[in-house]
Amino acid sequence: MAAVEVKVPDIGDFKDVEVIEVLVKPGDAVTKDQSLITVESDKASMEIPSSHAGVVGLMRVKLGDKVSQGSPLLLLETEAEAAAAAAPAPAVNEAAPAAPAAPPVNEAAAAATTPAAPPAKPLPTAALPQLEPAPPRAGVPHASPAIRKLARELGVPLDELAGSGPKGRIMQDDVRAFVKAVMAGGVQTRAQAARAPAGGGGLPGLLPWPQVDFAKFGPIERVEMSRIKKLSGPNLHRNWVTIPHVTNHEDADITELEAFRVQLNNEKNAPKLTMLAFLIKACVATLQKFPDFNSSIDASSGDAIVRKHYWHIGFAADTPNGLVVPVVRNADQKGIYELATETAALAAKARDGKLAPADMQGGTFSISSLGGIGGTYFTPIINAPEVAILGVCRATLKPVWDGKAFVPRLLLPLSLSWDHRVVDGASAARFNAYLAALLADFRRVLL
Ligand code: CAO
Repeated sequence: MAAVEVKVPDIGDFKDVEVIEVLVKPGDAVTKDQSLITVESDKASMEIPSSHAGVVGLMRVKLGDKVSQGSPLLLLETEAEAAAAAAPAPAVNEAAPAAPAAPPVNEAAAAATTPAAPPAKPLPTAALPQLEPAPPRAGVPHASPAIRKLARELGVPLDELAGSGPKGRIMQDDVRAFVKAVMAGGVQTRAQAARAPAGGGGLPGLLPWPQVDFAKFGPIERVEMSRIKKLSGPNLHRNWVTIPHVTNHEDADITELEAFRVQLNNEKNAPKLTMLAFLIKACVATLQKFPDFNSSIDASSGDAIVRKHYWHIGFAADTPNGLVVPVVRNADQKGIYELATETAALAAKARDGKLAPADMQGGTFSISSLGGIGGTYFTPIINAPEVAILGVCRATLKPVWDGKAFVPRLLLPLSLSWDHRVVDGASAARFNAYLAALLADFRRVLL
């Protein structure tokens, strides 16, 4: 046996490139030309092959290191003869394409083909909280050549996956989980969704999606959907089609609460107290009173609900690239100022496209507030595997009869969408009434 130091071969213009994947570890047997590490430059990523066959000894690189031609990678225990006869390391010229390996996806069709079957298992790209809003390069999935190859072999569209690796990198487990989810029927690729209507598919009994040559009727342009829209679309679609949604509306009298909020904002310089922060606090208190709304269907059996004894509240944030749902963790343990500061920081991060996948995971209930924009009521789509979501619109002054006269009161329109498999209309009405009572007299939150 002899020890050979394997170095980075001639990699063309790549200099000081980051090691983004280490594919072997000490003790691994490798063959000649087997990939050892993956490096990535601004433009492309590439795998560095082994110059010899042997067993990996000491590693000389780790994730995040910068390497150039000649940088030592690792020590390899090789057969002495083989080492003696070793040829110089081959040059690498096969840079992985920066473009997605998956075939281009047709226009994301909205046709429904998801069977309204038993509750789907949590999916890899599943609910909105798992979205990855900041791809490193616009439109290009962040994955190593090895992962791209695997995805190509399995027919997995990488641009439909949210990576669980560092910086949202798509890992082997993400690809595997996606395949499992497709096999289980819990998720469709966009290509499948687009094909289904053309083939007459879709939900049983439904007509195929209209295939129209719009250009026949006037000028058109085709605008690629943002990555967030591409990821969230199939999730929203699944949630809308598979969850029996009902939405209950309610008006909360927030006259006193708004006066209190304005008064506090006038007293203190910072941070600004937002209605969203008060809503989160009131929702947590309501969820504690009605624990079924803070639950999920047990996806493994479908015949039980999992009540969560933590209160992580997601809130919809509108960003230039689309909708994301950052999650405030342990909202029950936070005060109004802390909630206001945290939601403002998360919303800013969302707008800058800097939310990490972890910022959007683990939610137990969501709030979608359009209050700053307008509207009266709407029907928010439940963010699976959660079972309810509160939509909030713009508060307006309205005349309310107090028994003697009409008096001006500030009414906040609330719209609670809930999963009829888990809760029923009476509980939803009670939930809303309780929430409205808390907002009408916020001291009740303390009770
Ligand atoms: N009624 C009346 N006014 C309201 C209000 C309400 N319910 N909620 C907020 N406002 C007012 C605030 O008083 C504030 O006014 P000033 O600037 O004069 O103080 C303004 O609207 C902005 O409010 P804010 O700073 O508290 O922010 P916000 O809570 O309204 O918004 C966020 C934060 C992240 C929820 C928002 O930026 C956002 O992204 N909303 C969109 C969510 C969405 O897209 N939902 C749809 C999902 S389904 O597709």
